[in-house]
Amino acid sequence: MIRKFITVFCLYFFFLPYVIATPIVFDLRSDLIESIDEQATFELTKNDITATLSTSVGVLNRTSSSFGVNATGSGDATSLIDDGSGIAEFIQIQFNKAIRLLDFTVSSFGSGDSGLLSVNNLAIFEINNTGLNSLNNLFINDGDILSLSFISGNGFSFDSFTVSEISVDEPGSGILLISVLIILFVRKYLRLKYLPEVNLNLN
Ligand SMILES: [Ca+2]
Ligand SMILES: [Ca+2]
Repeated sequence: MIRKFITVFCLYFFFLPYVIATPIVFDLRSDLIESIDEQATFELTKNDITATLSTSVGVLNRTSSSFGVNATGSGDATSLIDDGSGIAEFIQIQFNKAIRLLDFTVSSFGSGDSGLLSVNNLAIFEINNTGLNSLNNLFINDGDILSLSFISGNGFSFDSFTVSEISVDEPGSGILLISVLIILFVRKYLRLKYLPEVNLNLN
């Protein structure tokens, strides 16, 4: 009984921070964005996570149905990430701490429309359809530049993204190995300590 308790306690101690990570949704089409958009950069803070959104090719623009870039010049779809004005638009996000990007939602995709999600100019994947794009807990470090950019077509809307906080350092393989060894050692120690005594009858 004690051995099981120790084992469960150790597993709980090491993995609890990752179990309780709460998804945090940043809704870029929220009414609240309307009071802070129409500028090249602004910050959003939720649960101590601050996301700084920016673009250098116009101003960020939220409407009731979309979120994108309003670029200078004619021909621009003012609330989409497009290249109607002759400039390939993009939106960048930086975080104040390491996070995991769980998913993001885009819309207004049509035939031939495509965009790109990248981190520090490293392409993660191409986006071709409206809807939710789930990520495999993509790790974004403090200062990394997450970017959503136009590739082709008539443009698209960046609707929302979901992150989770990383409350402790990621357990590297070494730490994980040490954890397992500690658990095995404790179990072995307790097994030996509580072995039933054997009375030998030599008569
Ligand atoms: Ca607006
Ligand atoms: Ca635009």
